[in-house]
Amino acid sequence: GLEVLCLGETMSLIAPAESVGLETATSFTLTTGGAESNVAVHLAALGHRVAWAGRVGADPLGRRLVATIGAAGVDTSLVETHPTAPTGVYFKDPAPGGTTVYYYRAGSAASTMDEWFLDGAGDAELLHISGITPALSPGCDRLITHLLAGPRRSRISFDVNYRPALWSAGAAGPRLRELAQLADIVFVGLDEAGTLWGAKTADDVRAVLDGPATLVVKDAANDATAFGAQPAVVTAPEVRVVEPVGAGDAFAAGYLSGVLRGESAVRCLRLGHLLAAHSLLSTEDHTPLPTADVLAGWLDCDESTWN
Ligand code: KDG
Repeated sequence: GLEVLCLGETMSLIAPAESVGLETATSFTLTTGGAESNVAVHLAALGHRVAWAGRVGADPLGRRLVATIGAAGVDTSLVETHPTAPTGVYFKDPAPGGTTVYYYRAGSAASTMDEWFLDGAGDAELLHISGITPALSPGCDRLITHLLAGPRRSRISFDVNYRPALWSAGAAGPRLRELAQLADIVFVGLDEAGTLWGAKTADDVRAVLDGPATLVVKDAANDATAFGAQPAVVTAPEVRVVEPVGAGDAFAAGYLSGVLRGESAVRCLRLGHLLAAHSLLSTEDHTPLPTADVLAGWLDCDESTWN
């Protein structure tokens, strides 16, 4: 059976080939981006049995991204094709002050998903979803509610993933809190928890999200804290960041891989940091991982020796 099923919208990602802004760049790469399918690709690279489910358009971009994700070892048999709505697209605009993301996804094929989307899908040990999906359309919002509040078939992992380009903090704050409270494992950045709920520390976040059995609060380059049966804090390795988009997905995949293997909370956090660090060094959302040996070596070191 499947270990993990990841559900969410995947788009075609267009980014300047060099770190030059969109306005003047002359060459571009066309790859695949979607928070949940990024998690799936990382989990597949770590050797897990994982599927990604979503809806794409009946267009070359949709076929291309399904083929790309499938070639990465992810089961795509649950992906549906919409006859008329297009595959969503997004652009990354790199700038010295940080990358801006531009979405062309309103009315996309994925936005037509509704609460019955996964009915009939087999069970997985874990279902991974994110706070991006409820912002896509009323149907997508019903789908996430149905999965979290309806009869439970898997443990559910929820990455808060607040995307300001999709909805205001005023709209997202209460909704994302309500949804996250229903999940079993929740990932959230301290920065986004500040924007959404005014949290200043990891403990503040735990006070807001006391429902999930496991809560992981990531404080950017500083550390990550796990609340739950085994509370733990692990310092982040120092990396020279090339491009930050996608690091959160890599972190979630690393952590979940540890959970699936029954690792301690400390080792789950380390795996999260190691995968995130790897992703921070690339302009793409995901790149080939270090080999299992290298990864195992890093994992066995104390994080004080990472830098
Ligand atoms: O985490 C990276 C994602 O934000 C990116 O791949 C695009 O899924 C995406 C989104 O909706 O922002």
